[in-house]
Amino acid sequence: MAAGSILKVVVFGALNAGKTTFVEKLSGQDLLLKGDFDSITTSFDFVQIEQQGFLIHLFASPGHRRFSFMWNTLATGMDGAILLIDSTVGISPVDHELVKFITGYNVPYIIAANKTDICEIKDSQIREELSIPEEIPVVNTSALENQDLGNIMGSLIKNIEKKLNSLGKSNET
Ligand SMILES: Nc1nc2c(ncn2[C@@H]2O[C@H](COP(=O)(O)OP(=O)(O)OP(=O)(O)O)[C@@H](O)[C@H]2O)c(=O)[nH]1
Ligand SMILES: [Mg+2]
Repeated sequence: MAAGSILKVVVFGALNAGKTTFVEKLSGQDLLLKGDFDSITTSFDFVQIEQQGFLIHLFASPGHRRFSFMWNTLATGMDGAILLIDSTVGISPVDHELVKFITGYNVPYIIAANKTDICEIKDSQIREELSIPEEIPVVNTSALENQDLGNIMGSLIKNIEKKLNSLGKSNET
């Protein structure tokens, strides 16, 4: 894998699951275009981070239904995805929809049940309810407390790298 290869990673999840918080805490950067209406994400914006020899373009998607038309655009060309579940709400219909949506893009993804500082959903329950195969990691996190965010990104990158290597791709562009 060439140093400096760019990966596009998108964080998906229901309204208020903590996608913007995840991206900001992980990167230590502020998303510029957030907060138009009660802090819900309504626009395209991303941060750049460097990890494991990659330059990662990390996007937070909007969770509000009214802005879900942006999901396809965000997903176009993505190398991997993170699905955040709001543990305070539980596994929602949007999570079911997003698993199907992400799976349709045939990229590595990871599921993180967020807000573990308030409550937790068992990994086994998530796997069972959403029919998640063994090779997809399911973890708990608190984006607010920056709990394991680097590790979550790290294991996603590893799986992306594995896939690119198996395809003989270097992902230069
Ligand atoms: N307790 C707790 N609160 C969190 C955590 N992550 C995010 N929040 C809070 O949840 C609320 C929504 O967070 P956002 O990061 O804006 O959620 P989002 O998924 O980007 O929301 P949309 O863009 O509107 O879909 C904010 O009040 C955050 O502070 C967490 O790990 N723990
Ligand atoms: Mg947001």
